[in-house]
Amino acid sequence: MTDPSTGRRVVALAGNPNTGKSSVFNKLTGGKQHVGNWPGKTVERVDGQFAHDGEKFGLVDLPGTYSLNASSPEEMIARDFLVGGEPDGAIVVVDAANLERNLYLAIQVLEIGIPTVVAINMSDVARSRGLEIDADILTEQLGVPAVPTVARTGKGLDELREVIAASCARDGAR
Ligand SMILES: Nc1nc2c(ncn2[C@@H]2O[C@H](COP(=O)(O)OP(=O)(O)O)[C@@H](O)[C@H]2O)c(=O)[nH]1
Ligand SMILES: [Mg+2]
Repeated sequence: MTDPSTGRRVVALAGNPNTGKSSVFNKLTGGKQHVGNWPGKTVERVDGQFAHDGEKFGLVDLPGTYSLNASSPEEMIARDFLVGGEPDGAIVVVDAANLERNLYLAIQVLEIGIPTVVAINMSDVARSRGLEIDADILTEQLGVPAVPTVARTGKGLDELREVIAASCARDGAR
């Protein structure tokens, strides 16, 4: 679906707390954001936009969540938004230094079936601990693109923008 008020494709940004979601959001949107609340909730909703190849996309920074099992208000908001038909695609930000735990959410989001890209963030932290995440192998195993990023410095963010835009662009595969 498309944002009815702007006609733009909408990308949801999901991830566990403290994986660098807001840093990814700020780098992709250039820091321009609209902050409000989710309807009827005290949980903050942050909206922004980014452009690729002349097409503008809406980006929604979802509340940090460990799963879509909906046991907390934050998880319910993330789940309801992701399955509700509004997003045309999703970026799942995972912490490369805690990959296994983070992939739990990533796989739940993949199962929704919307175009998804995994940002392997904190790849600098992982590397400093001697962990080298092979993005090609992860891409192959998950069946969706996985892009290594360091959101704090912006490394990998251009590639992430390209890959998510290609995955859910208006003239894309869908
Ligand atoms: N070293 C490193 N720090 C990061 C990276 N991305 C984000 N951070 C830092 O991690 C902390 C949490 O980031 P934030 O974007 O607020 O995470 P969020 O809770 O998922 O929105 C902040 O101090 C960021 O500056 C990264 O790729 N590498
Ligand atoms: Mg945040």
